[in-house]
Amino acid sequence: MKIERLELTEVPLRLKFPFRTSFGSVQDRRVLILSMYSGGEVGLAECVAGESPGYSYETTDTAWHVISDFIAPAVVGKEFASAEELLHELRYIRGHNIAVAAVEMAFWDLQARSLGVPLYQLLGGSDRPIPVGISLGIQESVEETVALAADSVEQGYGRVKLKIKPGWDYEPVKAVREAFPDISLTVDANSAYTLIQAPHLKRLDEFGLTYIEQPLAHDDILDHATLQAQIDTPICLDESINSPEDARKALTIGAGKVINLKVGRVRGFRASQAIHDIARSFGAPVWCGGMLECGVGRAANLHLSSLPNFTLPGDTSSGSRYWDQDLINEPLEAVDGVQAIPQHGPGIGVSLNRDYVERVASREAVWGAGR
Ligand code: OSB
Ligand code: MG
Repeated sequence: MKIERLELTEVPLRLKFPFRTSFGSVQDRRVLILSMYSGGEVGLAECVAGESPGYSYETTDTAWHVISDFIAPAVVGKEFASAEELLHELRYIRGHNIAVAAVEMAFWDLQARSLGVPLYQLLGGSDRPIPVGISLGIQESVEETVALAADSVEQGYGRVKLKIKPGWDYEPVKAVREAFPDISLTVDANSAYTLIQAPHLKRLDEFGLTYIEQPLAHDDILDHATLQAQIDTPICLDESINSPEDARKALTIGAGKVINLKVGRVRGFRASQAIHDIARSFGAPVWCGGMLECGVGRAANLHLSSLPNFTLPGDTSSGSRYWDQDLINEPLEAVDGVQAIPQHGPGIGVSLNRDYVERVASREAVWGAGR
Protein backbone atom coordinates (compact mmCIF):
# COMPACT_ATOMS: atom_id res chain seq x y z
CA MET A 1 0.00 0.00 0.00
CA LYS A 2 1.28 3.42 -0.93
CA ILE A 3 0.70 6.10 1.70
CA GLU A 4 -0.59 8.88 -0.54
CA ARG A 5 -1.62 11.38 2.07
CA LEU A 6 -1.46 11.94 5.80
CA GLU A 7 -3.47 14.40 7.88
CA LEU A 8 -2.81 15.19 11.52
CA THR A 9 -5.55 17.08 13.32
CA GLU A 10 -5.62 18.42 16.87
CA VAL A 11 -9.03 18.66 18.49
CA PRO A 12 -9.70 20.26 21.89
CA LEU A 13 -11.99 18.00 23.88
CA ARG A 14 -13.18 18.59 27.44
CA LEU A 15 -13.65 15.63 29.76
CA LYS A 16 -16.94 15.67 31.68
CA PHE A 17 -14.90 15.74 34.90
CA PRO A 18 -11.24 16.21 35.84
CA PHE A 19 -9.37 12.90 35.91
CA ARG A 20 -6.90 12.86 38.80
CA THR A 21 -3.98 10.46 39.25
CA SER A 22 -0.83 10.39 41.37
CA PHE A 23 0.94 12.38 38.62
CA GLY A 24 -1.63 15.12 38.07
CA SER A 25 -5.08 16.11 36.92
CA VAL A 26 -6.48 16.62 33.41
CA GLN A 27 -9.77 17.91 32.07
CA ASP A 28 -8.95 19.77 28.85
CA ARG A 29 -7.62 17.28 26.38
CA ARG A 30 -6.01 17.98 23.02
CA VAL A 31 -6.70 14.86 21.01
CA LEU A 32 -4.64 14.08 17.91
CA ILE A 33 -6.35 12.26 15.06
CA LEU A 34 -4.36 10.80 12.19
CA SER A 35 -5.93 10.07 8.79
CA MET A 36 -3.92 7.98 6.31
CA TYR A 37 -5.04 7.78 2.67
CA SER A 38 -4.41 5.14 0.02
CA GLY A 39 -6.38 4.00 -3.02
CA GLY A 40 -9.53 5.89 -2.02
CA GLU A 41 -9.57 4.47 1.54
CA VAL A 42 -8.73 6.31 4.75
CA GLY A 43 -7.24 4.70 7.83
CA LEU A 44 -7.76 6.34 11.22
CA ALA A 45 -5.87 6.40 14.48
CA GLU A 46 -5.79 8.40 17.67
CA CYS A 47 -2.43 9.47 19.03
CA VAL A 48 -2.77 8.87 22.78
CA ALA A 49 -0.10 11.24 24.08
CA GLY A 50 -1.24 13.28 27.07
CA GLU A 51 -1.06 17.02 27.50
CA SER A 52 1.73 16.90 30.08
CA PRO A 53 4.70 14.53 30.51
CA GLY A 54 3.25 12.84 33.62
CA TYR A 55 2.43 9.35 32.45
CA SER A 56 4.94 9.26 29.62
CA TYR A 57 7.61 11.74 28.55
CA GLU A 58 5.64 12.07 25.32
CA THR A 59 3.06 14.85 25.08
CA THR A 60 0.63 16.10 22.44
CA ASP A 61 3.33 18.55 21.35
CA THR A 62 6.24 16.09 21.21
CA ALA A 63 4.06 13.69 19.21
CA TRP A 64 3.07 16.52 16.87
CA HIS A 65 6.76 17.37 16.41
CA VAL A 66 7.97 13.81 15.87
CA ILE A 67 5.16 12.91 13.48
CA SER A 68 5.48 16.19 11.55
CA ASP A 69 9.23 16.49 11.31
CA PHE A 70 10.35 12.87 11.16
CA ILE A 71 7.62 10.28 10.58
CA ALA A 72 5.43 11.90 7.93
CA PRO A 73 8.38 12.89 5.68
CA ALA A 74 9.74 9.33 5.98
CA VAL A 75 6.55 7.50 5.01
CA VAL A 76 4.35 9.70 2.79
CA GLY A 77 4.67 8.78 -0.89
CA LYS A 78 6.19 5.41 -0.02
CA GLU A 79 4.86 1.91 -0.50
CA PHE A 80 4.67 -0.53 2.44
CA ALA A 81 3.47 -4.12 2.21
CA SER A 82 3.02 -4.55 5.96
CA ALA A 83 3.25 -2.87 9.34
CA GLU A 84 6.67 -4.51 9.73
CA GLU A 85 7.93 -2.68 6.65
CA LEU A 86 6.55 0.60 7.93
CA LEU A 87 8.15 0.06 11.34
CA HIS A 88 11.45 -0.84 9.66
CA GLU A 89 11.48 2.56 7.96
CA LEU A 90 11.06 4.19 11.38
CA ARG A 91 13.48 1.98 13.30
CA TYR A 92 16.02 4.75 13.85
CA ILE A 93 13.52 6.74 15.93
CA ARG A 94 14.47 5.99 19.49
CA GLY A 95 11.49 6.00 21.84
CA HIS A 96 8.52 8.22 20.98
CA ASN A 97 6.48 5.04 20.80
CA ILE A 98 3.16 6.87 21.11
CA ALA A 99 3.92 8.96 18.02
CA VAL A 100 5.14 5.95 16.01
CA ALA A 101 2.18 3.84 17.16
CA ALA A 102 -0.35 6.35 15.85
CA VAL A 103 1.04 6.00 12.34
CA GLU A 104 1.37 2.21 12.63
CA MET A 105 -2.23 1.92 13.88
CA ALA A 106 -3.59 4.08 11.06
CA PHE A 107 -1.74 1.79 8.63
CA TRP A 108 -3.45 -1.31 10.11
CA ASP A 109 -6.85 0.36 9.88
CA LEU A 110 -6.14 1.38 6.29
CA GLN A 111 -5.11 -2.19 5.45
CA ALA A 112 -8.23 -3.65 7.04
CA ARG A 113 -10.49 -1.15 5.25
CA SER A 114 -8.76 -1.85 1.93
CA LEU A 115 -9.38 -5.58 2.44
CA GLY A 116 -12.94 -4.90 3.64
CA VAL A 117 -12.44 -6.81 6.89
CA PRO A 118 -12.80 -5.83 10.55
CA LEU A 119 -9.51 -4.99 12.23
CA TYR A 120 -9.79 -7.81 14.79
CA GLN A 121 -9.47 -10.32 11.94
CA LEU A 122 -6.13 -8.88 10.81
CA LEU A 123 -4.92 -8.78 14.41
CA GLY A 124 -5.75 -12.41 15.10
CA GLY A 125 -8.71 -11.80 17.37
CA SER A 126 -12.29 -13.01 17.18
CA ASP A 127 -15.74 -11.49 17.32
CA ARG A 128 -16.54 -11.84 21.01
CA PRO A 129 -18.02 -9.62 23.72
CA ILE A 130 -15.30 -7.58 25.43
CA PRO A 131 -15.54 -7.43 29.26
CA VAL A 132 -14.80 -3.92 30.47
CA GLY A 133 -13.79 -2.32 33.73
CA ILE A 134 -13.70 1.26 34.94
CA SER A 135 -10.84 3.42 36.20
CA LEU A 136 -11.80 5.89 38.93
CA GLY A 137 -9.56 8.90 39.50
CA ILE A 138 -8.51 10.18 42.92
CA GLN A 139 -11.49 11.85 44.63
CA GLU A 140 -11.88 14.48 47.33
CA SER A 141 -13.21 12.04 49.92
CA VAL A 142 -13.64 8.39 50.77
CA GLU A 143 -17.44 8.87 50.61
CA GLU A 144 -17.26 10.14 47.02
CA THR A 145 -15.03 7.22 46.10
CA VAL A 146 -17.49 4.70 47.52
CA ALA A 147 -20.38 6.47 45.74
CA LEU A 148 -18.56 6.34 42.39
CA ALA A 149 -17.70 2.68 42.92
CA ALA A 150 -21.38 2.05 43.66
CA ASP A 151 -22.37 3.75 40.37
CA SER A 152 -19.82 1.64 38.54
CA VAL A 153 -21.08 -1.60 40.06
CA GLU A 154 -24.64 -0.56 39.26
CA GLN A 155 -23.68 0.06 35.64
CA GLY A 156 -22.32 -3.49 35.52
CA TYR A 157 -18.60 -2.83 35.13
CA GLY A 158 -16.72 -6.09 35.67
CA ARG A 159 -13.82 -4.52 37.55
CA VAL A 160 -13.33 -1.32 39.50
CA LYS A 161 -9.89 0.28 39.59
CA LEU A 162 -9.02 2.99 42.08
CA LYS A 163 -6.17 5.39 41.50
CA ILE A 164 -3.98 5.56 44.61
CA LYS A 165 -0.99 7.53 45.88
CA PRO A 166 0.82 7.83 49.23
CA GLY A 167 -1.74 9.20 51.68
CA TRP A 168 -4.62 8.01 49.49
CA ASP A 169 -4.53 4.24 49.49
CA TYR A 170 -5.46 2.04 52.45
CA GLU A 171 -8.54 4.02 53.57
CA PRO A 172 -10.41 4.39 50.24
CA VAL A 173 -9.58 0.82 49.25
CA LYS A 174 -10.82 -0.50 52.60
CA ALA A 175 -14.06 1.46 52.32
CA VAL A 176 -14.80 0.26 48.79
CA ARG A 177 -13.92 -3.32 49.69
CA GLU A 178 -16.23 -3.23 52.71
CA ALA A 179 -19.08 -1.87 50.59
CA PHE A 180 -18.49 -4.43 47.81
CA PRO A 181 -16.89 -7.59 49.21
CA ASP A 182 -17.20 -9.57 45.98
CA ILE A 183 -16.26 -7.27 43.09
CA SER A 184 -12.99 -7.49 41.22
CA LEU A 185 -11.16 -4.53 42.74
CA THR A 186 -7.76 -3.18 41.66
CA VAL A 187 -5.56 -0.15 42.36
CA ASP A 188 -3.21 1.87 40.15
CA ALA A 189 -0.37 3.88 41.70
CA ASN A 190 1.17 5.19 38.47
CA SER A 191 4.65 4.78 39.97
CA ALA A 192 4.00 6.78 43.16
CA TYR A 193 5.82 4.47 45.61
CA THR A 194 9.32 3.17 46.27
CA LEU A 195 10.50 -0.13 47.66
CA ILE A 196 10.88 1.43 51.10
CA GLN A 197 7.09 1.45 51.26
CA ALA A 198 6.82 -2.31 50.66
CA PRO A 199 5.47 -3.00 54.19
CA HIS A 200 2.77 -0.38 53.64
CA LEU A 201 1.83 -1.84 50.24
CA LYS A 202 1.69 -5.28 51.82
CA ARG A 203 -1.20 -4.08 53.97
CA LEU A 204 -3.30 -3.99 50.77
CA ASP A 205 -3.04 -7.80 50.63
CA GLU A 206 -5.97 -8.04 53.05
CA PHE A 207 -8.37 -6.68 50.40
CA GLY A 208 -7.93 -9.51 47.89
CA LEU A 209 -7.19 -7.17 45.00
CA THR A 210 -7.06 -8.69 41.53
CA TYR A 211 -3.79 -6.78 41.08
CA ILE A 212 -1.89 -3.64 42.05
CA GLU A 213 -0.90 -1.67 38.96
CA GLN A 214 2.54 -0.07 38.56
CA PRO A 215 3.37 0.65 42.21
CA LEU A 216 7.05 1.52 41.60
CA ALA A 217 9.13 3.57 39.18
CA HIS A 218 8.10 3.87 35.54
CA ASP A 219 11.46 2.56 34.34
CA ASP A 220 11.93 -0.20 36.91
CA ILE A 221 11.49 -3.95 36.82
CA LEU A 222 14.04 -5.06 39.42
CA ASP A 223 12.41 -3.46 42.47
CA HIS A 224 9.02 -4.67 41.23
CA ALA A 225 10.40 -8.22 41.33
CA THR A 226 11.59 -7.67 44.90
CA LEU A 227 8.21 -6.26 45.87
CA GLN A 228 6.30 -9.07 44.14
CA ALA A 229 8.22 -11.60 46.25
CA GLN A 230 7.01 -9.82 49.42
CA ILE A 231 3.32 -9.31 48.66
CA ASP A 232 0.48 -11.68 47.76
CA THR A 233 -1.35 -9.24 45.49
CA PRO A 234 -0.28 -9.79 41.86
CA ILE A 235 1.57 -6.85 40.34
CA CYS A 236 0.32 -5.57 36.99
CA LEU A 237 2.91 -3.64 34.97
CA ASP A 238 1.87 -0.64 32.91
CA GLU A 239 4.53 2.11 32.51
CA SER A 240 7.43 -0.37 32.80
CA ILE A 241 6.53 -2.30 29.64
CA ASN A 242 7.43 -0.47 26.45
CA SER A 243 8.40 -3.37 24.19
CA PRO A 244 8.17 -7.15 23.80
CA GLU A 245 11.70 -7.36 25.23
CA ASP A 246 10.58 -5.47 28.34
CA ALA A 247 7.73 -7.95 28.75
CA ARG A 248 10.00 -10.96 28.39
CA LYS A 249 12.52 -9.63 30.90
CA ALA A 250 9.89 -8.51 33.43
CA LEU A 251 8.05 -11.82 33.38
CA THR A 252 11.33 -13.77 33.49
CA ILE A 253 12.42 -12.09 36.72
CA GLY A 254 8.95 -12.12 38.28
CA ALA A 255 8.46 -8.34 38.27
CA GLY A 256 4.73 -8.89 37.84
CA LYS A 257 2.06 -11.41 36.89
CA VAL A 258 -0.21 -9.31 34.67
CA ILE A 259 0.39 -6.74 31.91
CA ASN A 260 -1.68 -3.68 31.10
CA LEU A 261 -1.25 -3.42 27.33
CA LYS A 262 -1.55 0.02 25.75
CA VAL A 263 -0.95 0.10 22.04
CA GLY A 264 0.54 3.59 22.07
CA ARG A 265 2.99 2.90 24.88
CA VAL A 266 4.46 -0.16 23.14
CA ARG A 267 4.79 1.29 19.58
CA GLY A 268 1.70 -0.17 17.94
CA PHE A 269 -0.33 -3.28 17.17
CA ARG A 270 2.61 -5.39 15.97
CA ALA A 271 4.37 -5.00 19.31
CA SER A 272 1.04 -5.50 21.13
CA GLN A 273 0.57 -8.86 19.41
CA ALA A 274 4.11 -9.88 20.38
CA ILE A 275 3.62 -8.86 24.02
CA HIS A 276 0.28 -10.68 24.07
CA ASP A 277 2.01 -13.86 22.87
CA ILE A 278 4.94 -13.55 25.26
CA ALA A 279 2.62 -13.02 28.22
CA ARG A 280 0.57 -16.02 27.16
CA SER A 281 3.69 -18.20 27.08
CA PHE A 282 4.33 -17.18 30.71
CA GLY A 283 0.73 -17.85 31.71
CA ALA A 284 0.30 -14.13 32.44
CA PRO A 285 -2.99 -12.50 31.47
CA VAL A 286 -3.09 -9.14 29.71
CA TRP A 287 -5.78 -6.49 29.53
CA CYS A 288 -6.19 -3.39 27.44
CA GLY A 289 -5.38 -0.10 29.16
CA GLY A 290 -6.89 3.29 28.43
CA MET A 291 -5.48 6.76 27.86
CA LEU A 292 -8.69 8.78 28.14
CA GLU A 293 -9.24 8.20 24.45
CA CYS A 294 -12.09 9.43 22.33
CA GLY A 295 -14.00 6.89 20.24
CA VAL A 296 -11.27 6.44 17.62
CA GLY A 297 -8.79 5.07 20.13
CA ARG A 298 -11.39 3.16 22.12
CA ALA A 299 -12.63 1.37 18.98
CA ALA A 300 -9.09 0.28 18.14
CA ASN A 301 -8.63 -0.93 21.73
CA LEU A 302 -11.78 -3.04 21.55
CA HIS A 303 -10.57 -4.83 18.42
CA LEU A 304 -7.23 -5.61 20.06
CA SER A 305 -8.98 -6.80 23.22
CA SER A 306 -10.48 -9.72 21.30
CA LEU A 307 -7.17 -11.60 21.17
CA PRO A 308 -7.37 -14.71 23.35
CA ASN A 309 -5.04 -13.77 26.20
CA PHE A 310 -6.99 -10.59 27.01
CA THR A 311 -8.68 -12.41 29.86
CA LEU A 312 -9.19 -9.53 32.32
CA PRO A 313 -11.59 -6.58 31.82
CA GLY A 314 -9.90 -3.59 30.13
CA ASP A 315 -10.09 0.18 30.67
CA THR A 316 -12.47 0.45 27.73
CA SER A 317 -15.46 1.94 29.53
CA SER A 318 -18.27 3.74 27.69
CA GLY A 319 -17.36 6.74 25.53
CA SER A 320 -20.22 8.69 27.12
CA ARG A 321 -18.51 8.37 30.47
CA TYR A 322 -15.90 10.91 29.39
CA TRP A 323 -17.41 12.88 26.50
CA ASP A 324 -20.54 14.90 25.82
CA GLN A 325 -19.60 15.03 22.15
CA ASP A 326 -17.31 12.26 20.95
CA LEU A 327 -15.42 12.51 17.65
CA ILE A 328 -17.06 9.42 16.16
CA ASN A 329 -20.57 9.05 14.80
CA GLU A 330 -21.46 5.77 16.50
CA PRO A 331 -21.93 5.25 20.26
CA LEU A 332 -19.44 2.98 22.06
CA GLU A 333 -21.33 1.95 25.18
CA ALA A 334 -20.79 -0.81 27.68
CA VAL A 335 -23.91 -2.75 28.59
CA ASP A 336 -23.79 -5.01 31.65
CA GLY A 337 -20.01 -4.73 31.74
CA VAL A 338 -19.51 -5.72 28.12
CA GLN A 339 -18.73 -3.83 24.92
CA ALA A 340 -19.37 -5.22 21.45
CA ILE A 341 -16.52 -4.89 18.95
CA PRO A 342 -17.57 -1.96 16.73
CA GLN A 343 -18.31 -3.16 13.20
CA HIS A 344 -20.24 -0.36 11.53
CA GLY A 345 -17.81 -0.85 8.65
CA PRO A 346 -14.41 -2.49 8.04
CA GLY A 347 -11.25 -1.60 10.00
CA ILE A 348 -11.87 -0.16 13.46
CA GLY A 349 -15.56 -0.14 12.60
CA VAL A 350 -16.41 3.46 13.48
CA SER A 351 -16.44 6.66 11.44
CA LEU A 352 -15.02 10.07 12.24
CA ASN A 353 -17.45 12.96 12.61
CA ARG A 354 -15.43 15.03 10.12
CA ASP A 355 -17.81 17.99 10.09
CA TYR A 356 -17.43 18.40 13.82
CA VAL A 357 -13.68 17.74 13.80
CA GLU A 358 -13.09 20.31 11.06
CA ARG A 359 -15.25 22.85 12.85
CA VAL A 360 -13.46 22.67 16.20
CA ALA A 361 -9.91 21.63 15.18
CA SER A 362 -7.18 23.79 16.70
CA ARG A 363 -4.55 22.86 14.11
CA GLU A 364 -4.06 20.60 11.14
CA ALA A 365 -1.06 19.48 9.10
CA VAL A 366 -1.21 17.69 5.75
CA TRP A 367 1.37 15.76 3.75
CA GLY A 368 0.99 14.35 0.24
CA ALA A 369 -1.52 14.56 -2.55
CA GLY A 370 -5.13 15.83 -2.42
CA ARG A 371 -7.93 13.60 -1.08
O1 OSB B 1 -2.39 4.44 34.23
O2 OSB B 1 -3.94 3.44 33.22
C1 OSB B 1 -3.36 4.49 33.50
C2 OSB B 1 -5.34 7.46 32.10
C3 OSB B 1 -4.32 8.26 31.63
C4 OSB B 1 -3.01 7.85 31.83
C5 OSB B 1 -2.74 6.64 32.47
C6 OSB B 1 -3.77 5.83 32.90
C7 OSB B 1 -5.09 6.27 32.75
C8 OSB B 1 -6.26 5.53 33.22
C9 OSB B 1 -7.58 5.85 32.57
O3 OSB B 1 -6.23 4.77 34.15
C10 OSB B 1 -8.09 4.76 31.74
C11 OSB B 1 -9.19 5.18 30.82
O4 OSB B 1 -8.93 5.64 29.68
O5 OSB B 1 -10.36 5.01 31.19
MG1 MG C 1 -1.96 2.39 34.77
